[in-house]
Amino acid sequence: MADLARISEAVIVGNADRTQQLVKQAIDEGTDPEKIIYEGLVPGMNVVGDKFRKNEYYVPEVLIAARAMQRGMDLLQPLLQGRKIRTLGKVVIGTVEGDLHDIGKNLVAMMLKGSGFEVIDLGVDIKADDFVQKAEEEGAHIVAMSALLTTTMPSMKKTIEALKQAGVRSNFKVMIGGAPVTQGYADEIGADGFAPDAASAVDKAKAVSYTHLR
Ligand code: B1M
Repeated sequence: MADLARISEAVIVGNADRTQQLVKQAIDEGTDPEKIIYEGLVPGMNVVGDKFRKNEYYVPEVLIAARAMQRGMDLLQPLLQGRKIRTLGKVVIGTVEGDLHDIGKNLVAMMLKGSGFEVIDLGVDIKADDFVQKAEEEGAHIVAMSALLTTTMPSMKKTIEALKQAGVRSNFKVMIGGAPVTQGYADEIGADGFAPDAASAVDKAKAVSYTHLR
């Protein structure tokens, strides 16, 4: 009988080899892949998020844990193909137009994935219309934007305007973040959520997301 708590522990300490080995063992023993994710990998990542919030872990530890989690997911993903798995919602995320910073955005994307969201990462320098098109195409629940430059923050507003222009603003929750971004700015441009770091981005995404699959 697979010990899923050991998988959580391997993720928490960022041991990718061990995570992979334990996940493989669990699969070989016939444990349901979803169970491995939601009772092994995800709880581990939740602890990592918690430690990050309490300043017990910093960015490198989180990245290492996320890599361990991904190694486990790599084995599970082929087994989940074609299967409608339980997710907390679908997030389309990107760094806004004119902005090439992606370290924080990647961290947020990894933490969201690790917490059970389906994440479509569009990359950097994403135009407003591309956010709209992808969000629609993917049937996303959340449009998540990152900006690191004060000069690119207005691109967030532009995306919200583009969602309105396309008549689909109410179909999505919009979340924003990045070093220069504030709750005040989120309120000003009509975003649904702001988070100052990757761990609180997960909390915020959970708060704004629908909990069912569309
Ligand atoms: Co640039 N850069 N950079 N840079 N860079 C900053 C941001 C800057 C503050 C440096 C400075 O002057 N002190 C400054 C911005 C000033 C401003 O506008 N306020 C700056 C500048 C000016 C520039 C250039 C214009 C420099 C130039 O060419 N003259 C240029 C712009 C290029 C462009 O984007 N068009 C530029 C380029 C670069 C590099 C390419 C060299 C590189 C980016 C590499 C990469 O990302 N792949 C770079 C870097 C590394 C930085 C610093 C040093 C670090 C940013 C970072 O990765 N932080 C940065 C100075 C600094 O912050 N010390 C700086 C770590 C990361 C984990 O934190 O991204 O804040 P952060 O993400 C956090 C939270 O903000 C939050 O969660 C994350 C994790 O906790 N978060 C979200 C982020 N997105 C979120 C989304 C959410 C929720 C939370 O919901 C959707």
